[in-house]
Amino acid sequence: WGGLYPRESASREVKSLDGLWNFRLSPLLDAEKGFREEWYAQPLSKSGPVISMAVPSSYNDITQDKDLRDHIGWAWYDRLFYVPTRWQTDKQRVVLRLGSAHYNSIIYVNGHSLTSHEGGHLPIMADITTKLVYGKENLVTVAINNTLTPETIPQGTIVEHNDPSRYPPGYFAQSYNFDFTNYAGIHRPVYIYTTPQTFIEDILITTDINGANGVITYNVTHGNTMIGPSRSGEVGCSMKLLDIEGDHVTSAMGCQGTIVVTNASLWWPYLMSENPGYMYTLLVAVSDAEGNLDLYPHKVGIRTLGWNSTTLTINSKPLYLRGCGKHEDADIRGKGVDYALIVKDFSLLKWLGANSFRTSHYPYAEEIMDMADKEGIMIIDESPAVGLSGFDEALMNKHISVMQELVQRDKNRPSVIMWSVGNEPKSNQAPALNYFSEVVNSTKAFDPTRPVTCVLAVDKHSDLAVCKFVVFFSKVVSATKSADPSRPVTCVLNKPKEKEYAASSLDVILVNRYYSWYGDTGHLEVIKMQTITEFSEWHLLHNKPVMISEYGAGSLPGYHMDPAWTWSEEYQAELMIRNFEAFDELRSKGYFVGEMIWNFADFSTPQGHTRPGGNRKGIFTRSRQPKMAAHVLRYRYHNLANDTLTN
Ligand code: E9O
Repeated sequence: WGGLYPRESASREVKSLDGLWNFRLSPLLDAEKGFREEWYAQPLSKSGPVISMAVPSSYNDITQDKDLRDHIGWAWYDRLFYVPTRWQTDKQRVVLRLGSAHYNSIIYVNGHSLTSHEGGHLPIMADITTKLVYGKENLVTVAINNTLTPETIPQGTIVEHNDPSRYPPGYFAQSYNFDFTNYAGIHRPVYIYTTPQTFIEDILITTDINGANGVITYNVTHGNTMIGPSRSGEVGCSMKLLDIEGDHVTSAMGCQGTIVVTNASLWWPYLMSENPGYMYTLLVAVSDAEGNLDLYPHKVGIRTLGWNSTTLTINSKPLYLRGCGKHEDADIRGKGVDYALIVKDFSLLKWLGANSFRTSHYPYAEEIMDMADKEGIMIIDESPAVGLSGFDEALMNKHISVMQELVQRDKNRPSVIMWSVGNEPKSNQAPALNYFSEVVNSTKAFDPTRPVTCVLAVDKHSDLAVCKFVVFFSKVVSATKSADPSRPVTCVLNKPKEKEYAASSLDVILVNRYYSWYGDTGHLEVIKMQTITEFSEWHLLHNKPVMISEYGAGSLPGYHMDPAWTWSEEYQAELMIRNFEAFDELRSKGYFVGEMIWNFADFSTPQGHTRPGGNRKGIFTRSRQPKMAAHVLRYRYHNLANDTLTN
């Protein structure tokens, strides 16, 4: 399950397999062809024509081929590589690791099927030590299928069109219940790395603060390839803690323990300290009686989190999140990791004065998470469960194991301040009650140190809304009764009462609301009132901190209209300003813990008549240039950051 990110150390070598791979699609109407013909048994170029494909990248937007852009089904990648013969002489264990591949993948080395993985946003790893050949080329093959079904997370549907008078034979289309493009491919870096035969398997780190001191609690697990399961008696661990300059702070012995850091430098978010994102390095060493020594440098940010019915805290200070929803999205590369884009996006976040973002709607690349740790940008870490419905047990179990994989990957990151189990589930269905309580409680069991949320969009339990009408109806009913006390009085309700079933399981309530965009379109004047009503009711109902996790409007850059008109830059900006008025009032009530605009940048969506060139709710264009909205937000976020009440 992911394991530690491949990092070099005095005992570990890391080799990148990124670059140009060979690539071929399976024919749309013969999905199994590659398996039947064993395309993995030899280089792909021997079983048919190939093109070059960039890794990491989505394959969809990289060529002029529409069939490649719109492909549904299997895609095949391969490349040849050498491994240094000293790895064999030194009896190194060798691991292959893909940061992610979307959605389903099967990995082969030299024709051996090694591992398969379901889910497009979390790492895949396999021990390839015994599959390698030395002194000649090795072959790695990856088969990827992007098909989404009601059983996958996220869900999708394959629509088969069987009318021969309207569609060609076998015609089908993929649909899904979210608006971003289901990009596919090897999206993140591919590495092979070595460890000694006794190796550091995993490290769990939690931190606490005691006066001026930091307390680091660690637990190192280790493995061994040669001798089999348990030799822990002979294996020893030692720790060295280095400061941000790499200077020695303190040391400890033992595979579990605590380290006290006197006068610790804490991990603070951006603009909450002169020195945000401070991280120590814990240099972990594991050695055995045979002289194997494995070293792994792990970053540690010392901070605490707290939450109650009104407040989120970091290092005991109340937090107000000012951020945005994002996507991994850019032209040409789709969802492929791109270091230039990462630097640009964090530069823009800091320019805005933002202190946080949500990894809407799936776990982001570890390279992005590393940057968040380093820059002090707080993360709401979201699972790929977007728009779920049909809450059966099989889906629940899958969802729980995705949460486990996500926690496993990101558990030590100081930037991660909350887990989000999903976005906009159809949680007005009764089975959602048990479903979310199980998923949330399991997540809490995997990690008791962080609050858990789920981003909601359906109407809340509408008792309160009904209440307002109760006054009206009680008057009409009692007037009727007094006019005729001899008969019962009723009123035929045409709608069963809506309920929201997930919120009761959450620590913090996050809600997406689009007043004057999806409802009351064009009526900017209702935003303030509706937003205040909505969010104060959520708090009243559940007695938990609440925040707005999405609000916004689409705008076409360069399209101006005053007075504001939908899709103009003015409309987007004014909609935000009206929201700010509501947020400020809600903040003064003491339970409103944050605001996140939707979206950081315009992003790609499937073609559709409500999406002109994609979702245009970005405050930056897709190429990361500011719209008027970005300047408005920048002004607000810097003011909020300076406002000591919120700091
Ligand atoms: C999820 C996000 O990924 N929330 C959506 C965003 C959007 O721009 C999407 O990009 O559409 C908003 C959901 C709003 C719910 C109200 C829907 C009313 C439909 C008529």
